[in-house]
Amino acid sequence: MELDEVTISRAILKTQMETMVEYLDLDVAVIGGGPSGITCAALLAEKGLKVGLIEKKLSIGGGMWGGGMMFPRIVVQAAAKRLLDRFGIASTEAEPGYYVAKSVESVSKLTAAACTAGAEFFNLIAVEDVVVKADGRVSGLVINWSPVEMAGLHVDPLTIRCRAVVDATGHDATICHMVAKKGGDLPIRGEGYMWADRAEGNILDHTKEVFPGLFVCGMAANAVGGECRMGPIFGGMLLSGERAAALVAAALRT
Ligand code: 48F
Repeated sequence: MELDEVTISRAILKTQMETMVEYLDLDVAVIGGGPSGITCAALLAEKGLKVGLIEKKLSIGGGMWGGGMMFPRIVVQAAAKRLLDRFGIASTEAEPGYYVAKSVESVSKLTAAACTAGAEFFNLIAVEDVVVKADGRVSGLVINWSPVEMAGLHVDPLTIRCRAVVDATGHDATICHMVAKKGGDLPIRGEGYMWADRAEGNILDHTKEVFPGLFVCGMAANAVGGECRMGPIFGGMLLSGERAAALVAAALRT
């Protein structure tokens, strides 16, 4: 069989366009493909929900790829070790209670689990606004290609509809800021200094529905809640993604 370039192009365009049309309406949109977002997407998809993860960068993984100061290792405390095991991520106990995993393996296995569970990934797309109508809920997202944003082009975006949104955008808590900027009742306290024990200990309290239809997890949860940062310990990110998935699933069941 002689390979035909146009057939290759048609295969890509047709399948991706069909997927994009199918995902104009979804159960949960997770914004941000860092560790908390991928964990959340994987666990929601495992529950049978239609989940789309939107990531503005080319690669999925957020801050997890970089490990600590570009040493591609992450640390996970004992309380979250079960999540490394759940996703088949190998780890060694470096010191009592401190488990070390490879950052590349961690991102890859979380992502593989999310794909296997049926979550759909949309990379190179940035969320630039939210939809809030008369019921006061976040019920959709305004999206555009990130290269459009990067090039400063004046190109109108498109819109998707969803039953719930998860802000997993990390330190910037981008989606929460969008809601607050437009007058939504969503107080943002801002991220505190580095204090790993406190930040990891409190992250689950900050992982919640912060505005009708909008949940926050990962570092974005701490940034909204006025909580500290923690550096390259990632147990809180995994646990927060898991908590957000449970909260969203419970909310969508009612
Ligand atoms: O920052 P990030 O990895 O978020 P996280 O899951 O994990 C935080 C840790 O990596 C680390 C830490 C804890 O150990 O302090 O920083 O909370 O990933 C956030 C992702 O969201 C994407 C961004 O490119 C990154 O990959 N993102 C941010 N804004 C948008 C977005 C947006 N408007 N649209 C789409 N993606």
